[in-house]
Parts: sequence; C-alpha cells; structure tokens
Amino acid sequence: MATALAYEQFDGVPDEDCAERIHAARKKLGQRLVILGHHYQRDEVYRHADFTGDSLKLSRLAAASDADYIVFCGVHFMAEVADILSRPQQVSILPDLSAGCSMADMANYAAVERAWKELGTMLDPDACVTPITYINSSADLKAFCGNHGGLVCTSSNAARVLEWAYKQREKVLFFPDQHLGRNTADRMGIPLDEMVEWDFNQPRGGLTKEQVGKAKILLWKGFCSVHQMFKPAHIDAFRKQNPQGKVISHPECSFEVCQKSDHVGSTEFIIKTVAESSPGSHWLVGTELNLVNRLAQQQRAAGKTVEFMSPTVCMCSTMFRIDPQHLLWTLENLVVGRVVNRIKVPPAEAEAARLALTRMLDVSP
Ligand code: CIZ
Ligand code: SF4
Repeated sequence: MATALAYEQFDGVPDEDCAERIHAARKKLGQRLVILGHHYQRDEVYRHADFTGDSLKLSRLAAASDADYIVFCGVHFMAEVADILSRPQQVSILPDLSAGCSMADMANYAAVERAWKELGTMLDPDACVTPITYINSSADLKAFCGNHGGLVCTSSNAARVLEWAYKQREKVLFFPDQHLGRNTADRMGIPLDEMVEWDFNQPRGGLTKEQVGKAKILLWKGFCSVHQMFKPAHIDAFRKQNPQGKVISHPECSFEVCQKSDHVGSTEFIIKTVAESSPGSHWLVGTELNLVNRLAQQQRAAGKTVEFMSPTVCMCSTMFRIDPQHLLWTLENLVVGRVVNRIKVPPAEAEAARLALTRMLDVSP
C-alpha cells in the first residue's frame, strides 16, 4: 500500500486549485465516498458536500449511507456519531483533528461519573434521574447515557427527548449545555424554580439535598461561547430600527435572548422558517456567522433581509478549522488507498452510545 501523503504538501495550495482537485478526487472515488457538511461550515468547504444539514439529519444520513468512506466536514463528535451509526467496515474521517467543540469539552466522563456518584448521596439516580447528553458531547458520555437508561438529544428534538425522559423517571440531568436544557424545559412549562444549575467545579454541583430534591432538571453549567455573544440589547436595537422585523435564535443562546425572540430553534428550523417567510420580510438571526451569511445570500433574491445578531464576529472557530486544504489532503489520500484521520470509537463504548442514539432516533420526528 502507498504511504500517506503528508499534509505539508497541501498547506498553502490556493482555494481554487483545491476546489478543482477535490472535484477530480470525488470523481475517482465515486460512490465509495460521501461528504457530509454541517451548516456551520465555511462556503469553500460546504460547497463540496454531497449532503448538508444539522447533526440530526447528518447522523441519519451517515446511518443510511452505503459509502466506504464518510468524510465529515464538521467537528469531532459528529464524526464519532457517524462511526457509531455506520457499519463496522465503513470508515469515518474528520479532515482536521483539531475541529472539536469547546462546549462538548465542558463535560467529560470523569466529571459526569462523579456527579452521578454525588447525586447518589442525595437520591437513587438510576431510579429517579434520566441522563441526557446533547449530541455535542464525546462518545463516552453518550455511552454513559446508554448505560444509565438515558439518551442523546439535538437542538431539533430536545423537547421530544425530554418528554420521553419524564415518562421514565421524575428528573433529568442535562449536559453539557445549560441553555438548551433551560430553554427547552421552559417551553415545556417547567418553572424556572424547578431548574437548578449543576456547577461541575463544586462538590455536589454546589447544590443542597433540598435543591436537588425539588428540581425537575439539573442543568450542567456548560455553554457555547459562540452563542453566548448574542445579547438582549442586540434584539432591542434591531426592534427599534425595524418594528416589523422578526427575531430568530438558536436554543444555545441565553434564556434572556430566547425569551425576547419571536422564534427559537435548531439550524434546520432557522433555515426553514426564514425560507418560508413572506417576501420582503426582515430577520435578525442569532446563530453562527457562516450559516447566517449563506442564508442572507440565498434569501436576497426573494427580497428578504437577513441580519446577524451581534456586531462582533461570532464564528464557530473550531468548525472553521476544516479548510479546503485538509479536505483535499484526506481525499487525495483515499485515492491512493490511504486513510488519514480516521475516527474510530472503541466497540464497547460504541455499543452503549448506539443505544443512547437509537433511543433518540426512535423518539425524533
Ligand atoms: O445539531 C446541530 O447540528 C447543531 C450543532 C446545531 C443545530 O442546531 O443544528
Ligand atoms: Fe460547539 Fe458552539 Fe461550535 Fe456548536 S457553535 S460546534 S456548540 S463551539
């Protein structure tokens, strides 16, 4: 077998040359390759995807794919999900291994296991708490949920997943994103005083037995730094200028931002809602910049105006890591029969994580 082509040969190849060579490599690989692209990817990469979508849609596509190679233009946890849901002989690839998710890193196995043990000093967690992990988390946390009667959620199905969880047990431990947990629970009618924050830097989450006893949902104190940048004041300023305008935000935004928005939902929901709105409408959108710029461009022809919520640039810097050069490097290696950057979840962990993901897929619309 040929030796792998080193990345150094690809660093600095101009974007246009990359685009041509990526086309050529895709042609050679044909049906053996599928490229999945998340909505947050930059255009130079997004345009090469066979399928685009949010993590729920892309995980379903990965599960249904027949391709030998699934190249995931997204972040680490997404390529892990593709590996878990695909067949053992299929290969999941992340073009740049530094493409992670800073929010996913806010919860790790040791901290969640410690939390579960600490909860055990106050109640019987396996009898009364369903663990739910946002899909933005490592495979071992999905496995933890699988092993403890819990499941995974995405921003597209969080309410369905919570409903399922409350049919099993009276409480939920939700990690790593406090905002998705709080915003979803609020829309389901759970009062704020029945939601508590689990501060993973403090013993027993910084909570008393009474607080835990009263809570319906324990919210891990993680957050997304991109969505944290959007503020209620941005919405106030927009409404002042555009009284007829509409505001749409991602549920990873703060509670205050979501409360002030006309609509709250996943990236798929945001794209669909703006696309289906009447011509001439004016939108303020609170999610990642690459998506908002693309949406603005697509909707311009229909006379719609789409504005980004923050005056400062809020890109997902780790999603931005996947560049055409890394995509080209992975594809030209596949052409010469070499796999670089394979993401492989250990079998036992994959099996438990698959259980948590399957529970999610079964309750998702
Ligand atoms: O679920 C996803 O793909 C993420 C990270 C955001 C969204 O709302 O689509
Ligand atoms: Fe993670 Fe935030 Fe980037 Fe989404 S936008 S991948 S939550 S860091």
